[in-house]
Amino acid sequence: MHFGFLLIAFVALFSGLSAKAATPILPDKKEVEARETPAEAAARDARIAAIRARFNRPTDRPNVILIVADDLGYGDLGCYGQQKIKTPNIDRLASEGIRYTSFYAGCTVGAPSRASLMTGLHTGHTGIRGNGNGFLGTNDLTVAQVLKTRGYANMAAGKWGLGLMGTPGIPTLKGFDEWIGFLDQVHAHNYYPDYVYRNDQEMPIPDNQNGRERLYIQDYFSKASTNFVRLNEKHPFFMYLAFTIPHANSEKKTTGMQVPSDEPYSAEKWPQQEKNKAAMITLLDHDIGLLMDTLKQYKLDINTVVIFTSDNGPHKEGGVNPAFFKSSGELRGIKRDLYEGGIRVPMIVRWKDHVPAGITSDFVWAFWDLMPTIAEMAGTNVTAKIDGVSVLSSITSGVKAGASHDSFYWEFHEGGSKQAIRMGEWKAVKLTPSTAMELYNLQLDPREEKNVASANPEVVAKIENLFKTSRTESTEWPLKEPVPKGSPNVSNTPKPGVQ
Ligand SMILES: [Ca+2]
Repeated sequence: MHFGFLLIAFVALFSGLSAKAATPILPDKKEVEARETPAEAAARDARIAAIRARFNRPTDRPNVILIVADDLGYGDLGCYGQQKIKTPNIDRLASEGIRYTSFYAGCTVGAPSRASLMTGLHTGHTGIRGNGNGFLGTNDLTVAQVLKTRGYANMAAGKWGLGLMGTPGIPTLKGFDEWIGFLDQVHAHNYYPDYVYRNDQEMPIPDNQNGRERLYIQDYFSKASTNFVRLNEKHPFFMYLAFTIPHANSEKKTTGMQVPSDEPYSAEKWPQQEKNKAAMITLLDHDIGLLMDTLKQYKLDINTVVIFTSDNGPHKEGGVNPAFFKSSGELRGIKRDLYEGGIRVPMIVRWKDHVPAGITSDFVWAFWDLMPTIAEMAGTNVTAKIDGVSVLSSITSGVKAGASHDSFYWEFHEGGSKQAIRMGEWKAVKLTPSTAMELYNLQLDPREEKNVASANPEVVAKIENLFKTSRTESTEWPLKEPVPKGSPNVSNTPKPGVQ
């Protein structure tokens, strides 16, 4: 029997079991089987069959690595104009692939944005339209589940945010064979957690018990990513790296930008939290460099698509000011805004010998297009009704203009509801359901400074109609007017700073 198979089967079987009990001696295999329920035994058999199948599979399908930074702004990377924060590895990804300048996240905060990413729906149709305790339902199809039909080995690491234990929305029920990280978005604020989830079990982290801060969790996620490449050298894989940096530890208020070292910025005369933020972004970059080195080491860098993006615009939490590094670039707004700075994010696609290198494209597309695009990369399509479309041919041919849709829709619920639409060069924002829309021409006014609604009544009428038709009603996420300050009955309003 193949040694690699034995190794993986061993890890798959025993890592979760040993994690919780932290027993020094691994249980005997027969002993494990004797105390399994039929459901657990069936799950184990399925797991082993899946691992075994990997060794019989041809490598004709590309691996796909989807890296999603948390709260990284449009202007935080060197290749997007950042002057102070060093990101050489991500800049290299851009020079070896396509860099998109009009790519949009699913929403302006994490959970709805990630729901859009996973399910190919925009926030007019997703079940999760705001932060909170929402979860993916049994019928919500994810990109990982689609790739399972093509025999992919799927792994996710980092922040999930789409379902807690006990819900049908956890990663292992949504197509991921391997999962390590935070289910809960608030848990994910902690960079030195005393446990994370490893598949369906809590995995204690001894180095961080009793308030110790020895294992920076990003280092762990980074190690998991390179390990997964090594273990899946011989078969197609999908890796969703939902890294949690450079999000703030929001509970720590003004000292929330936690990082093991502020190198290489220690000597800069910047506020400490800005140094830490820069160091977090450079650490993210460093880890992507390690991942790319690993791909090259295993000769997988040609047959692996690497996609890099962020879940929403830059935050103003943890003691940082997003204006300090111009984290939104020249755009207006930050996280929690539906102006461009809240939702327009970096997007780089590198697929050596398959997509043209060094191209900058203004083609407009969005998170909900990723699911069908990745499905097509894997040689399949999504039969479920979704909002996204595959843009693979636009990527591989290096298209520099146009858009994947006639219009793009966002809604966001926190202390009231906001909506936005992009239609061609037009961008409309409604700050409350009852206020008149603001209308901007992004071609002439990329900073959204001059509201031209009154001069363009036909455009306003068309977009007003789109605001109504782009969404289905949601009992959980109805359009709401802002809640007056001091009101005791506040719903759909997570604590400021959550996610
Ligand atoms: Ca986020």
